[in-house]
Amino acid sequence: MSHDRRRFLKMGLTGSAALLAGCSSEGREALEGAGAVPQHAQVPDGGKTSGPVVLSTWEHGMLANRRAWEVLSAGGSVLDAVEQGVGAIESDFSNRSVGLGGMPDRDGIVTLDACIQDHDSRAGSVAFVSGFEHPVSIARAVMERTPHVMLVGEGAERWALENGFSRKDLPMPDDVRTAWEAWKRTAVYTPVVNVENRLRGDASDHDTIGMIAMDANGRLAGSCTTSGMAWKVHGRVGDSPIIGAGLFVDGDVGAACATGTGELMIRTVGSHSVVELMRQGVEPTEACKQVVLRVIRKHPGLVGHQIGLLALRADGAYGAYGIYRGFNFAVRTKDAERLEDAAFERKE
Ligand code: SD4
Repeated sequence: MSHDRRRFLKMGLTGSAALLAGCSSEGREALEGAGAVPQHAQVPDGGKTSGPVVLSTWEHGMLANRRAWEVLSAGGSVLDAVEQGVGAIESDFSNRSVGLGGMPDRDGIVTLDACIQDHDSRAGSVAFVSGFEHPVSIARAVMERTPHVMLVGEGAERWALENGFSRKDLPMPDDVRTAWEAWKRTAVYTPVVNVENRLRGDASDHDTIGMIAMDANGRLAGSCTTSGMAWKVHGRVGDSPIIGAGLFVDGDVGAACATGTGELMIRTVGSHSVVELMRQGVEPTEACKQVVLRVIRKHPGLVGHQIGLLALRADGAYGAYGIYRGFNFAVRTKDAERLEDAAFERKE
């Protein structure tokens, strides 16, 4: 499928966001076909909007946002919305970076990380789990049915089975097997900016999905789910299930989520840092930028590792920032449904 970027409209306000009306994923085509994506979207007030607002990382966020919006429109809670929104992407087994269709670790095993957090900072998380379609739903169940925040590995899987989740095992898809066999010949880990888990060389595969949302009453929630970095060491856990790193929600202040090289986010507790900066009065995009600059400063010589941060303040203002150009995110409000390009530090 050809890459069909249309045009960018530079925004001069919060975060100097550029609007992207057009991309090449199948989901995006479906949305365009349904008339959901305006050809030349406008942000009337520079990324500030009253609720509801739903934000998700990458182009697959368009479909996730649509599902979340349906939940909110039907009277569901914002927690339901962020669970089911990213759950729609977990169920897409052609996605190579989220859910059971994701890229495996170096041993050929797909292991999943996910978390969820609500307005009141309650949180649930699972990491290093295999064979379940909806790790984000297990994370929510951990939050709601245990006194704990995080379960990992075999214990998390056993708990999920005991609590009504059933196993789903998928055979390794041919394209993934081919890529894995090829990688094993050299076994060199070289993440490619923005597209670590891409196989096909087009824009149809992206990375972790993080979603942060606010309902019409101003209640916030967030979720994050991923198969993590392709070819990771068996047992590796990234930032996505780590509350504060891949996701942080504080109903008094706002929410943030992250995508990209998880180790960089864990070291800087990136999402929490963004929320704390907003607490001190820093604008959402500037808060994301300051964390990106901190990551760069702490890692001299950092090349080729992308991180993208997405922030939503409790008044509906939002922003995003990446190390490199190319991090985009999906926005859904009552007036708009679109992709925006995040501001960035480095062109390449
Ligand atoms: C991880 N943050 O496991 C995830 C991967 C990702 O873009 O987001 N890639 O480190």
